[in-house]
Amino acid sequence: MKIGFLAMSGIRAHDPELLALGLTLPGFVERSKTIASLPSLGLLYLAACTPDGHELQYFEAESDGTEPADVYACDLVAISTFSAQVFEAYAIADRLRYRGVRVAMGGLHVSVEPAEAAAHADYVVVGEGERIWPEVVRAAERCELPRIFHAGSAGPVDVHQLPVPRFDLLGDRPYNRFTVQTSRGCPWRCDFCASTVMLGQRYRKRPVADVIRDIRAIQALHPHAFIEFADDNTFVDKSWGKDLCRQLAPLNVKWFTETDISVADDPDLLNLMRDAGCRQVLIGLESPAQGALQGIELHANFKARTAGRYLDALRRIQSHGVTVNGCFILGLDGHTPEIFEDVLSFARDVPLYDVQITVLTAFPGTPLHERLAREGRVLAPRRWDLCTLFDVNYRPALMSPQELRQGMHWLTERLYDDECTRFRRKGFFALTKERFKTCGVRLQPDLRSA
Ligand code: B12
Repeated sequence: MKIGFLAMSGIRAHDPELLALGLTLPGFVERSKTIASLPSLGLLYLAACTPDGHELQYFEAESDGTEPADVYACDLVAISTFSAQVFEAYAIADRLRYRGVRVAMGGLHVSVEPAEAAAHADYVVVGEGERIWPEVVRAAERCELPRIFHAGSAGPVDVHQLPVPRFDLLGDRPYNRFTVQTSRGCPWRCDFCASTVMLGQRYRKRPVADVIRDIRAIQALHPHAFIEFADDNTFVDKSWGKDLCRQLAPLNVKWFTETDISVADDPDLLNLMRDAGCRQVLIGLESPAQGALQGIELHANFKARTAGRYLDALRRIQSHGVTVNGCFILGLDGHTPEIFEDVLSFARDVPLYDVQITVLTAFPGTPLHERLAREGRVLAPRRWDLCTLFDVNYRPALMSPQELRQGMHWLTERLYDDECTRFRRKGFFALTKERFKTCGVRLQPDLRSA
């Protein structure tokens, strides 16, 4: 068969005022442009797990939800879904099936809404795809009746056995970053999180040697590739993390990852990260102070327990030459309209090299969604296209939806304007220079343009 792997690219947001601001604000547009062209790692894994004897091709659907014409030449098309683009994905699937192409859908969204997806796809997969995918391919080959596959029925995916994703299928499209996973999942359980936890597996680390193997495979195709680790929380295990950094260092690669604030407690790890090419860590701070974070992390109240140390911890990380992208969620139940000024002051106080602000978003399948739905606070139920992290689709506890929208606009304008961006970045370099002067380490020159 000819099998197509169709990824949806681009960034989604509907709020017109925010979009208008986004178009003119450098800090915001910069990050969107950088990440908007990441390839779909999930589909590249599926391609690597496809039984021999098939012709494989990777496609990208455009941000306007249109699919390339060539995809209609396939016998089977695998589509990966997030909530925000799932209606576009369903529309593409409908068009493909109308023209006789079989469609398989998987990913974070359909893993929690398989029945909804079954109205648009021949085969729907719940969970991690690697082990079940060969069964889906066989079902398509035999033109079996549409059905829902549960990944667990093929046995759990063992992250010690993952193949090299088929990066070669990406051809010479101009991706500015490539993704690799060092781990899957996160030991914490934040009530809003709609990431790997949706796929039903625990937190697992990959063998460091396999991660290095995957990066080398990318470097063989793109010698200067920048790597984005598509992890939920990379440095949970500090000793494994140090091993990872030691083995990354000789590759001469620059990378970005997501982790939690606890990296700040281990200066040796921070030194190793910097020397191994870490350019930025993205950390979900969620709120600048403890109050609104009470109970957000459901296992051990991790976020509320650590928030008191945020300022110090963030300064420590940045003083090691690793920039932080601090992420805040606006509209948590403990947030009043004062939160917007609080986030602005906090970001300047640290100062944070990069900042990401999003509105609280009730993704399907999350404890947050269950709670807001139960309390009748979801404004437009099942409008998954509003799950963009930028569109307000719930009634906040201590302000109106309109106050949240306006606050988001107010903060966007101030956080990402030229003056504030310059101030935050200058502050980072001052902090780093100070430390490097006292400990005699030279800041790598290329970080100046990170
Ligand atoms: C890389 C990334 C992107 C890339 C995606 C590139 C692409 N074309 O796929 C880009 C930058 C484009 C992106 C965009 C967006 N993203 Co994003 N992104 C991520 C990130 C960092 C990593 C995802 C990843 O690579 N995972 C690793 C792979 C291996 O896992 P996977 O994709 O889930 O695939 C496995 C299974 O799901 C399954 N599977 C997947 N697809 C299929 C298909 C078939 C047929 C089968 C059988 C199985 C299968 O098998 C795979 C292997 O096990 C995650 C956060 C994180 N830490 O995970 C957020 C994340 C996925 N993004 C998120 C969001 C909200 C967005 C945006 C809406 C943001 C915005 N406002 O625009 C847009 C979505 C627009 C769009 N284009 O779809 C949310 C999604 C939540 C949800 N449940 O929908 C996440 C979880 C982050 C978060 N804050 O919550 N993102």
